[in-house]
Amino acid sequence: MTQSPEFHEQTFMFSIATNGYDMIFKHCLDSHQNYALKHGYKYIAFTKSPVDGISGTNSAWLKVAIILRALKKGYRNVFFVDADALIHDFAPSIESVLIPDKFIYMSIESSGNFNSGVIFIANEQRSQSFFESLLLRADIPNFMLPKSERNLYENGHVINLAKRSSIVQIISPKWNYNYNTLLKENEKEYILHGRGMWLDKPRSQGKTMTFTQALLSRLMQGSRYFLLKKLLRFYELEYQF
Ligand SMILES: [Mn+2]
Repeated sequence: MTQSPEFHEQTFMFSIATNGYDMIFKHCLDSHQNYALKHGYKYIAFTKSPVDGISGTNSAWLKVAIILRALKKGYRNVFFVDADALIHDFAPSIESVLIPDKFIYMSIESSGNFNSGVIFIANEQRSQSFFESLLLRADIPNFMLPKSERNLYENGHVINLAKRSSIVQIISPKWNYNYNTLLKENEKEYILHGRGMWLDKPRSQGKTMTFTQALLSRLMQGSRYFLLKKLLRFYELEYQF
């Protein structure tokens, strides 16, 4: 009972469903809420938008800012689940994946690349540093990553950093099953992520742009890093976490 008030025993679980995604994926968000209730996690679906709006790309990057903020606030664990991910009732507690000396947990797709739609983080100085480095890359275009690691929104940077990190643990694709992952026969996924819904979503940005064009385009939109700081203030005022 002498626990520091700055430290939250509870796991913080969240999703981001701006721009009407909360209506489209209501069944998914409901499944998150039920899962959180069952396992005693604090859950927030960030569904509001600031008056200036928020783009899909910035919503994706916002999760990095919120993860880092929640770690700094002292939640023991943070669990991010994409708005289009459905959690089945029989999914065990996410803490069941925890192993010593690993602090970030993600599944990989059949390409061998991490999918950042489901991320579990144990709070530790090293996991905080990982997300600090990730957030600092918000203004670095995808284009600067090796071709095999480029991906939508922030996912390419997650892949690039995670592949080279010793604190990241690959977990079963049961935790993030989508059309790009494979399960063994008789295996049933815990989380069904966007299957079939986004078959024709763009896989990477800047494919048709030259390096210079991509860089200029990014610079002309202003610093995403500072925009994210501003967005984070908005979401911290609107939601208590
Ligand atoms: Mn998704």
